[in-house]
Amino acid sequence: MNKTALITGATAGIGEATALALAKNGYNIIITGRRAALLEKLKAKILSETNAEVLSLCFDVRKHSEVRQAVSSLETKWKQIDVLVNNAGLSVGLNHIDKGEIDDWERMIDTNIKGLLYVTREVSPLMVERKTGHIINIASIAGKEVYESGNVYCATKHAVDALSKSMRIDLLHDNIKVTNIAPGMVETEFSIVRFKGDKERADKVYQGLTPLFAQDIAEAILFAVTRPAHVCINDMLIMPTAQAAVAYLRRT
Ligand code: NDP
Ligand code: 8X3
Repeated sequence: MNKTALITGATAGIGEATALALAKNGYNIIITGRRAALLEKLKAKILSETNAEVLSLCFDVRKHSEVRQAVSSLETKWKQIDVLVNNAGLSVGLNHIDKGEIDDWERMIDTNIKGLLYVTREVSPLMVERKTGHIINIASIAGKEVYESGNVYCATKHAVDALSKSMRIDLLHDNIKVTNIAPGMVETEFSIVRFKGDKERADKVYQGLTPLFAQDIAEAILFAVTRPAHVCINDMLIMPTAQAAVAYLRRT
């Protein structure tokens, strides 16, 4: 019987690539995000390219009532979630702390920390009940290091890193694995969101170097979830070869 994976933020980037990778490798998939049309497009693609069953749930991870409603609406079969990929997240704005926009800060904190917590709070009891499960938290190199103007985004990803460690302890006796994935620069919609739609500025981030691609992270997630029952990959820091640390880049 296929296992089931729920992926947040599956309408783009790492989440979309992960949904496809897991669907191609024997998982039934619950895809989630706010953009309903993109969810339906991905659902059709997975159905046409794989044998997986797909369910799409459109909700905003920042709204606990929506998260609770979405998870509680699942049929019994879909509640047997084996893998939760807490991927939905974003960076908005890039300013020194004295010039930061409060709304940007709220969006990052509400999505990256509170949204991840809301989804985990609704899904983890289903895993605890079955004494099996695997939670993958998408953190970042920004959860290991800080950089100029990264302030609040880095703080949210440090929080994800801490939550991964903490969840692993809390869920130890329930046989639930927790994996923290910390990517460096991945070319997705991430920079377009960070620069609020300024595509030219976003493109410059990746100019003159080969960044990671969403598929690279999806493959790492696939590796983590396909280890034997007695093996847990706790933490993976994955960087482009051209990025030694956040601010040390080799551009041609
Ligand atoms: P994308 O912008 O390409 O994708 C982000 C996904 O998150 C989208 O599917 C978006 O869906 C979803 N999302 C954002 N806000 C919400 C919300 N409030 N409710 C539900 N879903 C939401 O970025 P990436 O794929 O790069 O980012 C995925 C994760 O990887 C993030 O946590 C990011 O911080 C992390 N990361 C990214 C790196 C990079 O360089 N790209 C490096 C390290 C970590 P929708 O808009 O439809 O809601
Ligand atoms: C995204 C990586 O370096 O832009 O999490 O913060 S970085």
